[in-house]
Amino acid sequence: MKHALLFSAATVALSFSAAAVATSLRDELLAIPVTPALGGDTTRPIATPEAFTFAAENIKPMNRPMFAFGNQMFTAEWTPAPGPQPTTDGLGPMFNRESCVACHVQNGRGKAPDGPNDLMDTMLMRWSVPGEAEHGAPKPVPGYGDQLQDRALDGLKPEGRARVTWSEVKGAYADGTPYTLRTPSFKYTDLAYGNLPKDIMSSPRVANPMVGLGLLESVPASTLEALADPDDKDGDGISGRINTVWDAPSQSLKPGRFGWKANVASLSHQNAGAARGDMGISTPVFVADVCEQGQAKCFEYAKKADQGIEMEDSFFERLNIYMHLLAVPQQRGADRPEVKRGEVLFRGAGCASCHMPTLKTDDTAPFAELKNQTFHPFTDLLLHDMGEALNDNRPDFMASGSEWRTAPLWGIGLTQTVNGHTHFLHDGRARNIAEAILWHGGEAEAAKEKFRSMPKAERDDLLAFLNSL
Ligand code: HEC
Ligand code: HEC
Ligand SMILES: [Ca+2]
Ligand SMILES: [Ca+2]
Ligand SMILES: [Ca+2]
Repeated sequence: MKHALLFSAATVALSFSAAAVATSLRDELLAIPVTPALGGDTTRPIATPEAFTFAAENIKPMNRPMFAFGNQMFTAEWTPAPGPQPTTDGLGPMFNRESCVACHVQNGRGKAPDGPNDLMDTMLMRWSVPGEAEHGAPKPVPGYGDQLQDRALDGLKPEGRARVTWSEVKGAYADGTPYTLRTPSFKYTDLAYGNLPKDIMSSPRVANPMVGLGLLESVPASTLEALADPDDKDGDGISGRINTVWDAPSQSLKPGRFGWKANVASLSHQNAGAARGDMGISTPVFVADVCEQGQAKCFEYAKKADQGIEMEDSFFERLNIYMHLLAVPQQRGADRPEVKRGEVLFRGAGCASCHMPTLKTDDTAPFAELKNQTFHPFTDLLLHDMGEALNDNRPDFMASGSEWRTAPLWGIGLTQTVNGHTHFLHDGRARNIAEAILWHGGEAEAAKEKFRSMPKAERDDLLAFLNSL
């Protein structure tokens, strides 16, 4: 109720200023020209395989050593406790990988396995059953929790394995050029803690790239409220919604910004959640290892290794600083004619309705480096219904199965350089940017159709633009 009141107050304030300048925040942001400084003053002109790993151009000298230390936290390979390095021991008992960077390779994105015999090395499977847990969170699967841990300490059985098989779907551009898309299906094997319930819901997700996250966290909530149009009042067929999620560090409900379904509100929550869920590392936010009911040996291992919080306060703080202050790589080739034409086509096809080219922070940002920035992430951080083909049938807080956060597009053209592949979308099904667009449906169906109907020369221009980001 309190929330609703605040919201309408913000709306009134907005329509007031809107009347004065005869424009909405959306129109105002869309009118700002995109410059190569995609990350505002944090931007760096780098296009090497390390492009996602540099400190923000404008980093304050006092944050440099903190950033460097945070980088060590992100790249450290954690070992079982007690280990040779007491600062980085405490892995598991259950886990997915031994380090953050194992999934976020070179701070970039993950990739789905090629086939059923390949491990999920840079992605994970979220699980739940119908219903809601506390604060509207997904309801954990009895015996397995809300995530499949496919690795565990020696002598302890991992929860199981997810095995992917791909099937092909044929389609064609309007000009007759055929294409093939591939769609994953997952089977679970080696389940060590009992049968899975019949009504299990799963959401396969690859690791996201790590650039510009501090800026995204610093976008005022009022901006998201102004961009959201849950009932499509303006009638353009696009109805972005805010996901409202539980934020453990602040013990409050907040607009979600991170994860493929905007299922996390703050970097601090995300980093602590990753440490605990993906690596079995406790932090000041989530102070204990997770073992599910029925995983007796897991509890035994956790107790044996318990030395209190595994990533201690000051180290966790440095990891957070690192995650906030990574540089965004500069756009390349902005003056090339095909890139310029591509940006016009991007806007003309309606891509910018969701992939908002420009956002701003104000002076409430938590770091000086992130204050009052104008930057170009190509996301509105909102949830959009992407249609049946991308439906994972697993709600996540307020996101339905078919709703996903508009994926930021900055850095997308460096994926090949940084990660050696060009696989996209939440489950890595798209093998290149064109396939990612062709999977768009639901609210994005009209934009997808515009792309599918473009002559090849225009499709190439659009792709040249995206590859310049
Ligand atoms: C097992 C692979 C894996 C490991 C290990 C891992 N992550 Fe992730 N990370 C992911 C996946 C998958 C997502 C998307 C999650 C979602 O959509 O719910 C993600 C998302 C994130 C995000 C949000 C990015 C965005 O654009 O919204 C951040 C920040 C992050 N991880 C930080 C970390 C940190 C810090 C660590 C180490 C403490 C870590 N991750 C370890 C797989 C991993
Ligand atoms: C209705 C909102 C909407 C519109 C319109 C839209 N997109 Fe998207 N886009 C999304 C969402 C949401 C995702 C993430 C979907 C997923 O991972 O399943 C996404 C993902 C992508 C990706 C993959 C990004 C990644 O990190 O994996 C690309 C590339 C992309 N969009 C390009 C475009 C282009 C080009 C257009 C215009 C032709 C467009 N989109 C129109 C919402 C939209
Ligand atoms: Ca542990
Ligand atoms: Ca689990
Ligand atoms: Ca609308």
